[in-house]
Amino acid sequence: MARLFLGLDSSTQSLTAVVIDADARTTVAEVSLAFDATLPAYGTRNGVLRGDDPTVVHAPPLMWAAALDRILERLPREGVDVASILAVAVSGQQHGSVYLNASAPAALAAPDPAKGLADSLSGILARATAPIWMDSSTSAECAEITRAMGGPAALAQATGSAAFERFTGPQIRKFFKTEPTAYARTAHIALVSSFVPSILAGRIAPIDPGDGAGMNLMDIASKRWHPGALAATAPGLDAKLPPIADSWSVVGPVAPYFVRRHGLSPKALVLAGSGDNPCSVVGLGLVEPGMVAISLGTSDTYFGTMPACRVSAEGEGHVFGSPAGGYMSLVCFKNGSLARERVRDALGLDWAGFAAAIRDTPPGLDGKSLLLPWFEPEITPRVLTPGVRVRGLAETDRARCRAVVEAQMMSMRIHTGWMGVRPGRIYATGGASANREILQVMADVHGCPVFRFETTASAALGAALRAFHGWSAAAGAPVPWPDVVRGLAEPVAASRVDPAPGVAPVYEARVRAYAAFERESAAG
Ligand code: XUL
Repeated sequence: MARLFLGLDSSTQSLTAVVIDADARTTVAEVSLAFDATLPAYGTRNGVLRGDDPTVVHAPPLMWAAALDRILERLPREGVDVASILAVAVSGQQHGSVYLNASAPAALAAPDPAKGLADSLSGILARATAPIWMDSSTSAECAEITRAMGGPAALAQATGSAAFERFTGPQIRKFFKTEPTAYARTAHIALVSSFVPSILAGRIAPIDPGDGAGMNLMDIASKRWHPGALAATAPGLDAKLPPIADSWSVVGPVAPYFVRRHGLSPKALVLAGSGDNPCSVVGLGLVEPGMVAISLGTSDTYFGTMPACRVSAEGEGHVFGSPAGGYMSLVCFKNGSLARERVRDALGLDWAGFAAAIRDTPPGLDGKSLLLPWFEPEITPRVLTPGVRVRGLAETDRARCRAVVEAQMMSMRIHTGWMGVRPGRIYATGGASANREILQVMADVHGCPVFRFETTASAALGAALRAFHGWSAAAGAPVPWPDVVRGLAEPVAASRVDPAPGVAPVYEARVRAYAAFERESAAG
């Protein structure tokens, strides 16, 4: 009998299932259900509910429960033998919080297979909707928590991130302040990534250090709740939060509901859930320290793995627990494709022309030219007043194509230095990773090989791989992470780009010059 493992990614707009065969090393099925189209009764647009205040963005948790029934009904139709699924792990959009009343444990234990999940669980919510990561209505609470914790740097050192509006702690504080009675009625607070496993296992599931780090409530070094952060957020919070447990811990076997209604094996295990970015780290095969993925999208995102906990003194980026052990960082650079496109368009080029312009110019641009790509306000480094600053480059100079990509790569190198690990290999994903010249600059500036990585559902795949890893450990035959991901989360064959010989000293000097230019410009 095949050994199948199920990964579920409950994301903003959809629920995705990936089923892997651990022995054949193949993906058996990948199915995605868009919430709006599949469950229109919940009235979401792009998976969310909005009102008059544009900063408030919520979603209905019962829709996520209903989607679970729908996707499990789909799997047999996709040819999946659901009885062969040995374990399931969940990935969830980060930061979103679900507020449950005291009736939740009993209701979760025994949903009625005739009624379905959404109807069976309709009475468990202490708050009808869940604020999600797109909600930015908690600036006042961020300021209050930051003050109570001794400033942004102190909060970042304690919890892995400065306060952000979407983080769960500020969201909980706002709920406590604006709806004190409903807060008092809340017996359990779950994240999206612990709510879905709670349904699957029929009991309140723990929170893992991957998603727990997205709350401004977890002591990042010890991976336990931070008493000071809890006190700064809301009274009585300790009693409402589940324990923090390793990402590979077993919550329990699937609840009888899933055996009766969906034909799962009563022995199938449910693993602790994790956030979608932490799960993507596994789905991208970043399971050893020093492995990095750079996603080249509208914004560029740098995911790095670290053996030990380190937090930026300036509060740059986020540190989360990695579900593969150790820690990971997530650093966002807002001026990504956005900046590359602006330079390309100003020069009247297409992407082939942009690539040719990089090829035709020397690495480091002879040490003369620099460009700070702050077309829009920048997240990393923090630049509130946008403006492109240029040295030694005329408006019509095609060398601007190389200058903008070098700037982005040097900025990444500078602003991830706090991690204390230089990358040993980089996986490049996202639209612009198809451009070989951009990958060459990436390899040259970072001084390591770059591989192209094609992803479709990296969070759901990462969850499926976590299910295999956690089940193997629970069965007493742990599988090392590199073997867990082998053949399933690997870069495109023959896509390796090595640093060009002799460029390392060029970029050592350029990085120093760029950092100085950045400092002067940010100050001025
Ligand atoms: C990460 C974040 C988003 C969500 C998307 O901090 O807010 O990436 O996890 O689902």
